Amino acid sequence: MKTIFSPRHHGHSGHVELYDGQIVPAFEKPSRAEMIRSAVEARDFGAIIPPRDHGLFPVLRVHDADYVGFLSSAWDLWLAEGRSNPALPSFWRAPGMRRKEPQTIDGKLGHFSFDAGCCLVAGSWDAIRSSADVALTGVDLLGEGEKSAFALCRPPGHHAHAGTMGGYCYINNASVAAQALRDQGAGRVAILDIDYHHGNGTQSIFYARADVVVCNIHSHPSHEYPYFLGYEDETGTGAGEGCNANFPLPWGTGFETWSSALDDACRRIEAWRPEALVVSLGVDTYKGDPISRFRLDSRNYLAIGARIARLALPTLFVMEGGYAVEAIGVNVANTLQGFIE
Ligand code: Q9C
Ligand code: ZN
Repeated sequence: MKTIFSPRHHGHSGHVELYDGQIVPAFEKPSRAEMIRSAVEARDFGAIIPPRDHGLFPVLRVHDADYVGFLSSAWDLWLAEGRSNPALPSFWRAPGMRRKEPQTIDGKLGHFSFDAGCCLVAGSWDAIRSSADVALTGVDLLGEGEKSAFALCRPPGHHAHAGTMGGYCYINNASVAAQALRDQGAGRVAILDIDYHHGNGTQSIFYARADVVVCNIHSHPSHEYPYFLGYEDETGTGAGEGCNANFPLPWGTGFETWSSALDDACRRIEAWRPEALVVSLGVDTYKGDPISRFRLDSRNYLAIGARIARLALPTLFVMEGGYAVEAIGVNVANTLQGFIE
């Protein structure tokens, strides 16, 4: 299995987030990707290659043009206000307020976000674009006949909606990849999101569609971020009715309960008969994760990879969350190894 990795992720660094009421260095930091890259390199799964440039067209198949325009210009607008510190939103609309895009950067930051988890610095946009190219290059590899590929995306993507950033996510890399697979001829694509947090952006992007089916295993939104989406009764709408499946689990969930949800999710995916699979791979389900509350061990990821392999589908793994930096490499590499063996 080849890995796609871009050193341009380093541009997105030195940023902050609002956490427990305080501004702190973001948990989503460059060392995450570097730890994963070295672990994958050490296991010799296959070549580690840079992404190819795909331009913004495949991104605009999923994201709104005004939002992509905002992402590409936000840092310059921030600088033009005479600021050079990291840009963080702090104003949002309440239901009932106007949906017009404000003309100033502070208004735009609120308009295009849903939390203070998405900071922008000088190199963020370059890293964000490159992360989407990593996922799209993974799609290319599947098109060239590879059975699987690992898109080592950073920043992650699954919280980003068509027109909204949040939860460390700007471009929804997994959704962009799923759409690209459709555009390259796959009749139906499944997305399996195993990050600790519900993939609200991915669910929302495909919620009314039957051609991209979405399964999410995550910490229950009644207690956990993103709080406002991810319940079991969210099953899709219109043509997409029955094409979204959520498996919310309580804080403290260990592998026995988690893996039985994975089994249920895999059976749902089999029933949909997709032609390709995108796995939103978060390893923040790990017991040592600093911001999460599941209890998976490092060896459990071997079994997870093996279960996903039994779906016997062309599979693109897309990196999402995981913040226990000292274990993130082992946990990701174990998942891929379990899949390959
Ligand atoms: N106490 C990803 O894993 N902070 N994003 C929640 C709750 C936001 C996680 C804090 C976590 C976002 C891609
Ligand atoms: Zn997560």
